[in-house]
Amino acid sequence: MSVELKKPTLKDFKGDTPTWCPGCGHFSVMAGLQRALVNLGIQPHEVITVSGIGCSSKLPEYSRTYGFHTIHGRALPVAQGAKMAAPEMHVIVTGGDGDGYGIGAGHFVHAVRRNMDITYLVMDNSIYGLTKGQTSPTSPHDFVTKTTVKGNKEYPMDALSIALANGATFVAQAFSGDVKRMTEIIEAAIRHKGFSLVNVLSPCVTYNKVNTYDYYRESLVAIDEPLPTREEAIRVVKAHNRNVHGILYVEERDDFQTQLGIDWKIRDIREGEMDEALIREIEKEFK
Ligand SMILES: Cc1ncc(C[n+]2csc(CCOP(=O)(O)OP(=O)(O)O)c2C)c(N)n1
Ligand code: SF4
Ligand SMILES: [Mg+2]
Repeated sequence: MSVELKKPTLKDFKGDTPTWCPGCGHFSVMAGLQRALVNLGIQPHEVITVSGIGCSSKLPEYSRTYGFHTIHGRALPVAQGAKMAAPEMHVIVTGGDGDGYGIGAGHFVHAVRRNMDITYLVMDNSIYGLTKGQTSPTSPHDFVTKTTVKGNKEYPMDALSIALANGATFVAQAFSGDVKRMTEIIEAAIRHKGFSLVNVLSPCVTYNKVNTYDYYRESLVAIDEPLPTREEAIRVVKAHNRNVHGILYVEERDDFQTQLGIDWKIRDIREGEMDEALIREIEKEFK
């Protein structure tokens, strides 16, 4: 007997009360993610949110889904393991610029080129928020913090171009100050079959007085349609010094698990009749 579930609502996704500072961009990112899930008709029990460590990485606690608040920089490996074990789940990874592009940078590049069907939301505030305001991989040049008292002498990392150059099949940038567009972008990222990166510019109102809501409102250029090639997408990102928002590039390509032939078999078993022979065949793949 199949049970018809009622349509999900925002209330269904409400988790613990956030401890983020009032005005933090991460509130809107979480609201956008939950709205996107509701719009797509996805139920809380069909979602796993996985994070590393940081203010942004607290999102799984504040959303009522399956969740895993892992360790710093290791959200992507855990998320990919979860997706391998439960391919029918929607796996959403949330974390910060420090978590994903600093300590987790190696995992980031490999997750991009592996192209598993997961969505990665990087809540990029160009600072380490949780540890009280140190320079991060996306901090601007000459940015002054307690770790760069004479100004940051490194140049910011371009994660969008790294993803594009390494074969990413969905690359977007959103702004948490434009919730409507951000929600559309997150929805498209979840619908995409393959690894989807959404770098969300999400201001830290407490420790970053440079990359503010006003700064982004004045400097961001809207990209209304995905660009035709990844080379063109990189060119546009560079031309605007990364200050773009929209879906930059999308490519339809078989994801990792489809290539292995794993996910359709497991989905078939869960949705249809149990097939002893098929179960034995799958078991052999894991021996
Ligand atoms: C192995 C390890 N190194 C360092 C830390 C300290 N630490 C915790 S969160 C964090 C950075 C958080 O910055 P980000 O990922 O950008 O998230 P935000 O707080 O800005 O949202 C650091 C350095 C840690 N927890 N574990
Ligand atoms: S310190 Fe910054 S990133 Fe962390 S909750 Fe406060 S405003 Fe948000
Ligand atoms: Mg950060």
